[in-house]
Amino acid sequence: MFEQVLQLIKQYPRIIIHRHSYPDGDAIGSQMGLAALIKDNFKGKDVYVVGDPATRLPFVNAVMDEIPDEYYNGALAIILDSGSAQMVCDKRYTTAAATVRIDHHILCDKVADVEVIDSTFESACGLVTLMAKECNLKLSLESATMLYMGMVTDSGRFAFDSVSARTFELAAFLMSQPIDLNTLNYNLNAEDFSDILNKADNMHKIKFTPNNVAYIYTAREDLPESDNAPIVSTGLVGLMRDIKGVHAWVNFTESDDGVHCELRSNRPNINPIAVKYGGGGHKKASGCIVPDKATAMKLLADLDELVTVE
Ligand SMILES: [Mn+2]
Repeated sequence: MFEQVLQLIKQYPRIIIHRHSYPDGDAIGSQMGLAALIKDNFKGKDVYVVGDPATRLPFVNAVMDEIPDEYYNGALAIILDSGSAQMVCDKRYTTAAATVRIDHHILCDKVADVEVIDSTFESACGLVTLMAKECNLKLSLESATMLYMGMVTDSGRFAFDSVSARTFELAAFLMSQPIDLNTLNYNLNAEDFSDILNKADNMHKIKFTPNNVAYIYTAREDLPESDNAPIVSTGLVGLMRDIKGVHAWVNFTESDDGVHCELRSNRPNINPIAVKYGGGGHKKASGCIVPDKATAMKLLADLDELVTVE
């Protein structure tokens, strides 16, 4: 499965690793985990990580490299955790000599020369871990911790449908290193008390459609100036996860580039609705950006219709 990827890693002296914008645990985990894996196993490689800062995961201290365009000449670019070309942060990967993509989103379009895509995996980190295991690569504690972080976050703490015996086998492989689970989980879960109070305020904004699709709509003027719309949107959607009788929910956050929509489900496949509005993702977690509130309300009506069918 990874022969061609390994061949390209061996072939190119300079390797630049990309992932999606507004990186989550899986994007940063796979990016930093793979960078460490390559450095630990292939001496003398110049490995760079690029993209927007990891503001959602400050404890990781994932410092992105600022590299000139020329570095892409004769380089291999590896793209992780990105379901479409639109999702990839830093489009300069298109100028690399060769490109590889390792991903677990539902396939939308071809992005790289060599593609390892398997949407049965819970995380991109799971796929990178499988590569490490299958190719007998040396695994460091740093790499194991990063890959485990992506696995645990993208699987909803090992709770989603995508979790299988293989997920636990790969997690067990990572746990062959002494990963500090207490510290990792504290870092992932601990929130500022002011944010917890803010969440409580937002709980009061939850509304329901006739067929019980839960939603929160935050207008541009209600968004604090310091807040970043995509981060707010992914943060708030979780508030609606555990409401009895709700099987699909969506958070809308207005921003300068449109209304960010984060769709979630514990039953119906909501992915086709995100795709219809220009986005993508997974069967039970997808997202898109629509131009205005009217379009957002059409999307909500589609979700309301969907839950009556499934
Ligand atoms: Mn992912």
